[in-house]
Amino acid sequence: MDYDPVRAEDPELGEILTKELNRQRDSLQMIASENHVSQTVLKAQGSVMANKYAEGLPGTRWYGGCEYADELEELAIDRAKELWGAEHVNIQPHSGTQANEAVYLAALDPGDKILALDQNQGAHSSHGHQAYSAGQFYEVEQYGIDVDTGHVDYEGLREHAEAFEPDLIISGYSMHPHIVDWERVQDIAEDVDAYHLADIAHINGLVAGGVHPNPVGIADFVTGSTHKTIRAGRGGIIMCDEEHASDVDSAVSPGSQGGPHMHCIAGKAAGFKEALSPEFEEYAQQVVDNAQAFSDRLQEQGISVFSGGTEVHMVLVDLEETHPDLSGLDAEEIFEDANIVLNAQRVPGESNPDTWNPQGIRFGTPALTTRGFDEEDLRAVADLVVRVLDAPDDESVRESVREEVQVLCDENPLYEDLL
Ligand code: DSN
Repeated sequence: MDYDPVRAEDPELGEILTKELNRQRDSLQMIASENHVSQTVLKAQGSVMANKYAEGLPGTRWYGGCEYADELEELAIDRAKELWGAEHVNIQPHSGTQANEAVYLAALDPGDKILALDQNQGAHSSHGHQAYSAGQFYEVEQYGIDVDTGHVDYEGLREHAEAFEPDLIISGYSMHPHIVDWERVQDIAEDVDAYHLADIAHINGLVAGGVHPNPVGIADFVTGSTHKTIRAGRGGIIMCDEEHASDVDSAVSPGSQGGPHMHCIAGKAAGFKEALSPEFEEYAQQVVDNAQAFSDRLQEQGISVFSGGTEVHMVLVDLEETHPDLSGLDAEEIFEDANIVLNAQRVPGESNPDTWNPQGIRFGTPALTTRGFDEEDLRAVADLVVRVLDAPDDESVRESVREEVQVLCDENPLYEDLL
């Protein structure tokens, strides 16, 4: 597959696609929520399934001509069930946020109470941020992280839940470098008669690969996106027991979405097949090994890593003490100029009041691991990161880092036969 037809028919668009392909090839993608899907997944997402309307569910559609859409959706669902062991799967959410919104619609009434992690300590915005519908339709309170250990403050969560009496407790996070104790959250939810939603958008590939415990069968609802560590087609997923199946299905569509994106479901099916292979377990383990090698090397050189390390795919660097004059957003920009792409991120417990310009930067290893980077490569990347942090104003340092990034990229090529 290549972009030639696009370049021939629409040079303006073709050029943009080519530039993005080359950007991904020639820089280090370290945004923890990103990955590089296979060409099979790319091809499936770009397939004729993009043309098909298939509102409804397999066998009960609102449109004719859905024979193959039905086959496709059933294939994706069966593969998801095998990967995570779910009784029921809805594979139609357009994103992880849409998946969460659908669970709220299925499980709650307007005005009900949600207890979610503090938005400044690692929760996803769809867990009740005021700018999202959940923040406006439900009463949301927030529990916290134990900033000394970096783990969820489970005792604090219990006390808060007993006082607040929520209808739903959300676990699973966008910034959390530790294993989540699903049973402990479930026990608390049961004791206060609340539902438990585990959002595994970031870690579902680690769960499928056996390097993080699985909340399916423990939490009432499990949601996620499908293009992060699991490396499948773009979108979301909901998993639950049969007792919630019809509420979830109708909350997704027609409750909150129109026609499913069948081409994305094709990409999900393709990626799930890849994730069922034994190689995927090796990939998941390598993602974590790489994150730990990166984190260790940074700390050996005096860089402060939140909670002293990671058990998953992400590493949060705390700039507050070592680089008080460098904001997270400035660091994000400087690193991008060095061809290392990451994002600014609030550090749990940071004192800086400007929530939009935090003093942390979040790194992730899923994409680099996909292109073949190992621990030695990640230690080399850590050395480059330290060089940039040691001289944030020095353009010549960034130029030399760019050259070394290019060497690493050339040694671990990406999408070699895409034009
Ligand atoms: N949660 C966002 C992130 O962590 O980058 C993506 O949805």
